[in-house]
Amino acid sequence: MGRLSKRQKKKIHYYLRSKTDLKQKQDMLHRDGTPKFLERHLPYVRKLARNIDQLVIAASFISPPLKTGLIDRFLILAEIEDIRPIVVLNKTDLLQDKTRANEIFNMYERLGYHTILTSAKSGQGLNELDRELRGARSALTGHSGVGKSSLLNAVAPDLQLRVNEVSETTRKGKHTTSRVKIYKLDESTEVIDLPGIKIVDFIDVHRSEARNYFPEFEEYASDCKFADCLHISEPQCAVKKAVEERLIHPLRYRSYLNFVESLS
Ligand SMILES: Nc1nc2c(ncn2[C@@H]2O[C@H](COP(=O)(O)OP(=O)(O)OP(=O)(O)O)[C@@H](O)[C@H]2O)c(=O)[nH]1
Ligand SMILES: [Mg+2]
Ligand SMILES: [Zn+2]
Repeated sequence: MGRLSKRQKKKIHYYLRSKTDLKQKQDMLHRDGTPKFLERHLPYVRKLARNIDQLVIAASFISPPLKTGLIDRFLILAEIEDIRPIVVLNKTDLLQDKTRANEIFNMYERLGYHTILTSAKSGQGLNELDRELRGARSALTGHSGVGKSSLLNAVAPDLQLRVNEVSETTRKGKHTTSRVKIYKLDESTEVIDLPGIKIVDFIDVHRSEARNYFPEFEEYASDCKFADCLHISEPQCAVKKAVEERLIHPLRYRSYLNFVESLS
């Protein structure tokens, strides 16, 4: 989305939270507006933003169940930071029916994001993942338990990273990787294995900027009745119509609504 200027991008700050915090955002900000817990997460932020070429956004099917909201937020982060995102949809072996996997795969591929269906167990997509990692500095991110360390182990078995089963009752991961760690796979390849992340939050992104991060809205937005339409509750909104007609994926539209909601 070339529509955001460098200046606009710079203006946008973000912070990452590894745990849900129920306190109001206000209580968590210093007087100058920076989040109080940013200090704790500065290493993530730095590693993610300044020192990498690619952000591998990992998610899994079934266990933990796929939640595209977090993928979409990481895509926004990648956009803001000018890092190449790769969407990795892991644990395809747990699916009886591959229809859903293909649907989500197509959804992201159509948006222009490189997407790989993988299984650290069956081996699907691992050669491709390996190819994408070589010659670059990447970070592996996503919810706990989706298989980030397992994928890295599969690509580079010598690393013997610790992995842990997903809780049977909650189907959540157990935050097995607890520190940011950098691995050198060869002379030109580095991969950063990150602890599981629950939420990506953004500060200073204005509600009216949110739509710029959903590139698929663009071709319809010019047909909205209002030029400044936010595609939420305005009448004669061409974006909402496109969602109803399934020209825009409803999951993406839902992500957009949640994103805008979180910015107010
Ligand atoms: N069936 C199946 N299980 C997998 C796959 N990949 C990983 N797992 C299992 O999922 C569990 C979690 O894997 P990890 O690699 O520890 O996940 P992680 O994303 O590194 O988790 P954190 O370090 O907590 O963020 C382990 O029991 C793995 O064996 C896969 O493709 N298929
Ligand atoms: Mg891990
Ligand atoms: Zn609209």
